[in-house]
Amino acid sequence: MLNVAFVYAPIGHCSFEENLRVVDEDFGRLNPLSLSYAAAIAEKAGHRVTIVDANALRLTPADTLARLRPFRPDVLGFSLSTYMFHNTTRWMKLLRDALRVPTIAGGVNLWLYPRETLEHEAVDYGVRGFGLRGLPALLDALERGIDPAGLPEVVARSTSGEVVVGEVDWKANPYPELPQPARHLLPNDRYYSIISQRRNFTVMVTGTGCAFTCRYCAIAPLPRFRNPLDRVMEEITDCVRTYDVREIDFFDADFFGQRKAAVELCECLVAANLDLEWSCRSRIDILDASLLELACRAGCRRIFVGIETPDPRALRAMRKKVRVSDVRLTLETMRRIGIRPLGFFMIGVPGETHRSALATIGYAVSLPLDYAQFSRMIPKPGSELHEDLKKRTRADFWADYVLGRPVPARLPNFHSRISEDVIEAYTKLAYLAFYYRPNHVARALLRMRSWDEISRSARTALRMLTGLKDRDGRKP
Ligand code: B12
Repeated sequence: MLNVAFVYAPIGHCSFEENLRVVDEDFGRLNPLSLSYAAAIAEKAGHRVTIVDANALRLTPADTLARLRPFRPDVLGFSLSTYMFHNTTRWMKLLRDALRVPTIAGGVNLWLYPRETLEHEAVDYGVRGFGLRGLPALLDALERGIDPAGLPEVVARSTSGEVVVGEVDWKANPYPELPQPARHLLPNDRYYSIISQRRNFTVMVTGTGCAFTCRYCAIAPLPRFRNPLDRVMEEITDCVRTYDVREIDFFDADFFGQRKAAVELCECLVAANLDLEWSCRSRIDILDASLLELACRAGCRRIFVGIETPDPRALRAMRKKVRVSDVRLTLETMRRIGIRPLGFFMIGVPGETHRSALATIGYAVSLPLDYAQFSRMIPKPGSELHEDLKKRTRADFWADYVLGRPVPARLPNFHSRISEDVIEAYTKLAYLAFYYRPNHVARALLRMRSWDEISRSARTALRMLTGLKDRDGRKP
């Protein structure tokens, strides 16, 4: 048995990301779901496991070390996203050097860039895919002093120093074997999101991947599986009864995408009559009054929908199959039923001009939305847009980023007709126009339920209004 410590290093803002710095930084403190799945796999394999959520507990590396030392870890585990690669590997290096134990990295960045990740001095081993076979096999090999290079799902350096990437069966559905995420190892009372209203709050998923193939999306290429209904209900009731969870944010890319399964889940939630409210993300074109009424009875209070732009040509170019004509009516129906809509919008879409960017802002402000999130459209790692960029530039921006090579200050943008600086300025303008119009402020204040929520919003408002400096220190 090994002592395995998983560390969730603080997440912040990466300058190439789609969101503004203030949005990323004030987004909330959310539970490390991927890491708690990995922790559960290690526990199921018979190891002694802990998670230190340095992000939620606002720990420094020294505080984290103080918590790790009494546990006497034999190995440290971290989840790596591409954007947070350098933030997380900085922590990996500090902790590994202090504790002198090997590190294991997992998460989506390992799926995309296994070799590049292993080039980093702080990463000793990687686990690719869902890790159901890889993590137990790697821990077993470490315990027994066997060379793990070549094991399925394991990424390791061979004795000659070359990186060996283990086979992954991307078609294998992980859910029958995947244990419930290890929430018993998390500080569940610490979590909240910028718009959550109740505590305890948690993030959950009922499946992975998405049925659609929007060209800008990084989730579309990921394998698509759904957790069976009884397992999802078990996780939800466990959250409510064991961890006092009163609000869940389902992070599935398209919660209602498999309508039958989503309807069954809502029916089970109605029958279970739990003291629980939830939110989710969904395509707007599949939402109708009967589905929304059922969801509302089941506790759904907010749905986040991708509207992106009112420009049908740009929507077609992005393969976002949404009809602009349906949007307003669906949002009105949502509100009438008692579900607050959040719209996602993008600035810098294909063919974007000054005029169309302003039209997107005007459109967002005109819609019956309670919240809106505006992002810059960027070629995300793994997305089709990034594949296009690779062909055009004959370079892999994200691979270079992971490798720590010099990369341009901005991701190259071939799709829109305005510069990245201008796109960023419009993104900021969009937030100001949406959130600081008098009737929105009045409605938002009336809606707030706790001092916690009011102070969070006021802080973000202040940062938004005073922090107009560009993320790189330049004025837009
Ligand atoms: C829930 C979620 C979150 C949660 C929890 C994050 C966490 N690290 O635990 C929150 C909201 C906090 C979050 C934050 C962020 N997220 Co997120 N998130 C997701 C989401 C929707 C689901 C993840 C999930 O639980 N899936 C289900 C489980 C079963 O699969 P899994 O996550 O892949 O985990 C399995 C394996 O990967 C592996 N594994 C994972 N970690 C580890 C670690 C070790 C040591 C081992 C051995 C194995 C292992 O084992 C797990 C069990 O099988 C995914 C999209 C998706 N559908 O995958 C995006 C996604 C992973 N997130 C993404 C991003 C960008 C972010 C943020 C950078 C956003 C931000 N600006 O803050 C941060 C970064 C977090 C970090 N530490 O790096 C991107 C990553 C893209 C990329 N290439 O980097 C994704 C793909 C979504 C997207 N927009 O494209 N996220």
